[in-house]
Formats: sequence, structure tokens, C-alpha cells
Amino acid sequence: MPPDGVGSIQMSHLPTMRGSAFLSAGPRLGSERVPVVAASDPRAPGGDDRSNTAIITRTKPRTKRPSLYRVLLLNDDYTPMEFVVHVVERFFNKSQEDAYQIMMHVHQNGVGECGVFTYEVAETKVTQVMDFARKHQHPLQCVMEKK
Ligand code: TYC
Repeated sequence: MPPDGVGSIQMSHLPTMRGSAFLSAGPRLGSERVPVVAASDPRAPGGDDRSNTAIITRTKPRTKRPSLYRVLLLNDDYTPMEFVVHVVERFFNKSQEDAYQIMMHVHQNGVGECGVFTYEVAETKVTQVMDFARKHQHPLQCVMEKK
């Protein structure tokens, strides 16, 4: 797969490209039509703006996939197991069985994943869990980490 974003390709030694040129039947990158602009080269001999460099710029916007973030629960010695199970069911839409497995994983390993989300969704989950734990006076900690 080609890289995301705007790409450019430098083409050297194209003496037919002078000043500003636009090839209306321009070359293609993949299957896309792209404009071609010849850049002026200040080092060109004779002090004119002749150029032997062309820049092909991708004009079609490329959709970037958003970064993903894991939302993690951390173990502690005081939050009741039932409370953690409830949190995982309520904020991560897990079944009671899955929530129990996640809680036990955290209990035994110190940390465990409740879900993977885009940045703003992950941030919202962390805030919701932390607010809910604080409201019930439990020290449960929830954090996010970039995948
Ligand atoms: N370790 C806690 C207990 O024994 C249970 C617990 C599990 C707490 C997961 C936090 O994220 C947690 N009561």
C-alpha cells in the first residue's frame, strides 16, 4: 500500500519543462491524474528561470486511518471485584462473563485491556471510568495508551 498523505516526486533533467507548465493530459500516479508544475531553479545558467526540475504533486486527498488507543484498567488492592466487573460491563459494553475475565486478568496481571478506540472515544471512556470510581470512592485507575 502506498504511503498516506500528499506525496511529491521530483523529476530531474526535463529541459522541456519551462517556467510554469501544466500538462493537461498529465501523467498518472497509479490511476490518478495529477498536475505537473515545473519549479524555477535559481541556479540555472544564464540567470533566467529555466528549470530542469519538475514536481508532480498528488492532488487527490488520501484518507488517513486514525490512530488507535487501548483503554486499560490497573489493578489495586481495594476496589471490589464486583465493582470492576460492573465498570467493564457498563462502559465497555461487555457481557458479564467477558467482564469477569477482564477483571480477573487485571487482578492477576496488574493491567488489562478493556477496548481499543480512537483518541476522543478512548479519552471519554477513561474520564467516565475515573469519574464513576471517584464517585463510589474506589481507587480504580483507568488509562489509555497508543497502540
Ligand atoms: N485486586 C482487586 C481485589 O482483590 C480487584 C481489582 C481488579 C481491582 C481489577 C482493580 O482493575 C482492577 N479486590
